[in-house]
Amino acid sequence: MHVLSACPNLPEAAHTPLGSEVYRGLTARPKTLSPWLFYDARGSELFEQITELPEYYPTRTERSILSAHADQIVAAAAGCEELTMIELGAGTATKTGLLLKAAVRRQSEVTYHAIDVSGTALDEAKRRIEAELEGVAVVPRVGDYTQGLGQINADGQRRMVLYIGSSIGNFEPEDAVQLLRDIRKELRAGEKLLLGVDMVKDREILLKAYDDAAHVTAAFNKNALERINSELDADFNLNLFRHRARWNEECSRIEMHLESLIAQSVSIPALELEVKLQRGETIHTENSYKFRDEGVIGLLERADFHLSDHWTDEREWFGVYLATA
Ligand code: AVI
Repeated sequence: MHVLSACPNLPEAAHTPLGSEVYRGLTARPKTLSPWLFYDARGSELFEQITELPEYYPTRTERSILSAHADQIVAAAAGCEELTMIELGAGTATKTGLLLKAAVRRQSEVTYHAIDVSGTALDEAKRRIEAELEGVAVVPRVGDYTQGLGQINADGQRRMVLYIGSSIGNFEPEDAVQLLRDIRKELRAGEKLLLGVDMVKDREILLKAYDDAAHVTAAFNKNALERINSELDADFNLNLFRHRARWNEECSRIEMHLESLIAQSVSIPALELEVKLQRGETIHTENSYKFRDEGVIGLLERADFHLSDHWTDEREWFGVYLATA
């Protein structure tokens, strides 16, 4: 998150993380907004709905891989040691139970450190997992991804960091490598990373997953504008924007945009900013990179991990990669 600090004349709101990002993105050419803006309470709820849409295959495909191979994954990660699991961006941890169940079959007691920015999501995860899985202790940790990973004491056990859900695809390639390097730095040699990644596939399937018939993804995309309206007093008229999903073949990514249906001017009083949009101009709100095997291996190697094993589904739509530090 980049906060504008070198512009003392900007209003106070431009120095907050949200204001700074909106100011930067909407004065840039082309206009952009960072995908973290989606995730206020409403956006997180919409994302949960997306994961259950018929067109949005990633969540259920990853779940099917974890369900089919949980014992193998845990055995490969543990070797002859016992595991402590740490999940980055755990949310309500709906898929993680599959791995935890496999872990308690091996070692009877497992500690699971769940890291997320949402304390309520973590409370729900703790309540549900501890009620369903005897032998699992959930330690909720509210905060940003990698910070403090190294301080998580595993009592001599081997730590396995879970970064599932294909969130790595929402980072630009260089930022993805940096994130993996940050994780790697916190691990001792031999410790593990489990990475969930969405694979390149037929363009039509990808486009439908990001432009569903029920328009939930459209509402999720427009929620970024709704958030700017409510938190920065802006006057975006959501009906004057259209959700667009595009496949960018060259960069191997789905792009989400908000397209202005008319020439218009939007005012953001808290930032003392008037934003002019041409008819057809877009605000680029998200990239979701799709990978091939060699791309994932390249990312891992650049971050000083090596690939230990990998699992996929019948159609090879999603990949779960086990890497060793
Ligand atoms: C969170 N992330 C992995 C989702 C994705 O598929 O890139 C976010 C999302 N955007 C639109 N639909 C889902």
